[in-house]
Amino acid sequence: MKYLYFDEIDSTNSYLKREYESLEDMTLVCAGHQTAGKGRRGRKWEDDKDSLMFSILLKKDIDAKRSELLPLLSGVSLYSLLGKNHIQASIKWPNDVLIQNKKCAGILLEAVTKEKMEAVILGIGINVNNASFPENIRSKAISLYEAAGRRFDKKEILNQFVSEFVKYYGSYLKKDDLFLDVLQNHSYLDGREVILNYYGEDRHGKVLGIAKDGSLLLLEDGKETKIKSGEVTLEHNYH
Ligand code: BT5
Repeated sequence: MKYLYFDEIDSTNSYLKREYESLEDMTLVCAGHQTAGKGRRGRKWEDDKDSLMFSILLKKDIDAKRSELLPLLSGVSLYSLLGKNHIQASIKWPNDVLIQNKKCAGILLEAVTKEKMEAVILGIGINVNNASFPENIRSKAISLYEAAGRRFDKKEILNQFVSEFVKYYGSYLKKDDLFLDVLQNHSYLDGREVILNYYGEDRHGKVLGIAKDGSLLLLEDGKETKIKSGEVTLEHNYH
């Protein structure tokens, strides 16, 4: 892994999207603050000085279909590192890591595509030592500090993430998806009644699990369906 650091940048994902051609595979760019931190679908990622934000550029053996597994693989890497720090987390398909039902980390996968997919950028935001959050996310965000009652060394968290990620990504490149076992045992949505917003349409069902290709398996009107992407809300939290 090659490391770059900026005290402040618009977004580590946007930086790698701009510079991917001249940078090596497995370049990691980390920032102290993002002025335009991105979530999915135009949403914002909030940070303060206690947050950890970074993106990893992947250029080797890019397989568009399999790259959809990478946010889940990153979620499992986060889950494992948190476990090593005695924090029990769970992975919420497709791209969140939760502690006590609140989001402590978000993952944003972006692809650079010309004639074919040239690169994949995996952006990760972790609430590490944050003691408070902006009003709009206060009820749904949590930091590792809040969960564990102690502060963490952000650099150490980053190193621990990288060592988990490298392990799972190495097996992913060999098409041996080690991380899927962990995911299937620690998936937050398993067995829950959910509402899945799929391109503007609400679908209701019970989550059966996660398939080997990373899709969510949903029981809808007695029928099993495979969902590739979408936003999931728990049925009882909806109103
Ligand atoms: C995500 O999007 O969760 C992906 C977040 C990825 C952030 C990283 S930071 C490094 C890299 N560079 C970037 O510019 N981005 C990546 P999504 O599932 O769309 O969730 C966004 C929603 O989560 C927001 O609309 C808020 O409701 C909530 N949110 C925003 N900031 C949060 C935070 N710090 N903690 C918890 N929830 C937050």
